[in-house]
Amino acid sequence: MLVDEVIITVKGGRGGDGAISFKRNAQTAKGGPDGGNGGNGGNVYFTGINDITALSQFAYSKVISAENGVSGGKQNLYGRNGNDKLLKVPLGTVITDISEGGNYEINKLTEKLLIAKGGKGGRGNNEFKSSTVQAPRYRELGQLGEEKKIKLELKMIADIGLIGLPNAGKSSLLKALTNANPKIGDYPFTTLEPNLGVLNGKVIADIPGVIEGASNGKGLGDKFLRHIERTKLLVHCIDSGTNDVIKDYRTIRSELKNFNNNLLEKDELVVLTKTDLSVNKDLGDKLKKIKKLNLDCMLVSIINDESIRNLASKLLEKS
Ligand SMILES: Nc1nc2c(ncn2[C@@H]2O[C@H](COP(=O)(O)OP(=O)(O)OP(=O)(O)O)[C@@H](O)[C@H]2O)c(=O)[nH]1
Ligand SMILES: [Mg+2]
Repeated sequence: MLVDEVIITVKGGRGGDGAISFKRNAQTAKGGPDGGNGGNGGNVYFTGINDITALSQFAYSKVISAENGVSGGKQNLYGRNGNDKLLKVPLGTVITDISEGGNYEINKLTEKLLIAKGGKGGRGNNEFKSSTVQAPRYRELGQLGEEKKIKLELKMIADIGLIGLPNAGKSSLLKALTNANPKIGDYPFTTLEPNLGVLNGKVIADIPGVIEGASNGKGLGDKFLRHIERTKLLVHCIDSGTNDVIKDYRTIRSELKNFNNNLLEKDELVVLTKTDLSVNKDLGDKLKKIKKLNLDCMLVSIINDESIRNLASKLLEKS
């Protein structure tokens, strides 16, 4: 199953401790301080990757730490810095700092976001010698790294989103329009997680069906709607065999509104699906009703190649 939301804890590495040591060898019985500094703890960063499944790496490992710095040693030996941890998250991931607040987004492959800084290494006793204190017996301990609780949410960056009631034929359209091979079934809620396909470079997202009350948790709920928040165009699929096209249309619009008002502002295309199963006369009426709302509407059947070609051109034109 696609992991598209996860809460993890990230920790910068702890700094290494400074050392307490004094020079001792055959020639020097009581030498000066030579305790080295500890290394800094590693930082934790996020970066983008072109793989929508990448959040699955956090399904079982919820605490991620960078390496601790190494403690300082005798003979002014500095401890090594801890290695950084670079976490690759899918492009379109929204990162929320639950501990301190703040929202970041990873939208580019080149982006590198520092999320938890490693602790500074402690100074060894050599650093504390002065004209008055020649044999300091103290040093610093390494500092703890930052620790943050983080929510990662994937909001896919699709150009076009297919929406509609369950069983409206959304996945069938994705399959007909693109290289995707989603599961298709003659029952509601066949799609349980979003599918993506590509049409001439435009990414189309097919999401699970939405029903009345989805915003109150009915059906599969409405959290999948976040995957269409970034799209330019919404393709509203309505089964042409329905008794009431306007009611079906309004049901989905009202769930969109409850989820995020901005979804109503998006460019929209209504598609009456499965037209091969509907009686012609009836179709004309339904098309008229939709057009009366000043909406762009098309009649489509997956077994009518011409209707799919026309839909494809329309989508490319509008997105
Ligand atoms: N005859 C015919 N059947 C279609 C057409 N489009 C879809 N279907 C059928 O309608 C049923 C539902 O199709 P899906 O593509 O799974 O519908 P969906 O909207 O993705 O459904 P959910 O994922 O459950 O929301 C399947 O049995 C499809 O074979 C069409 O143009 N003509
Ligand atoms: Mg489906």
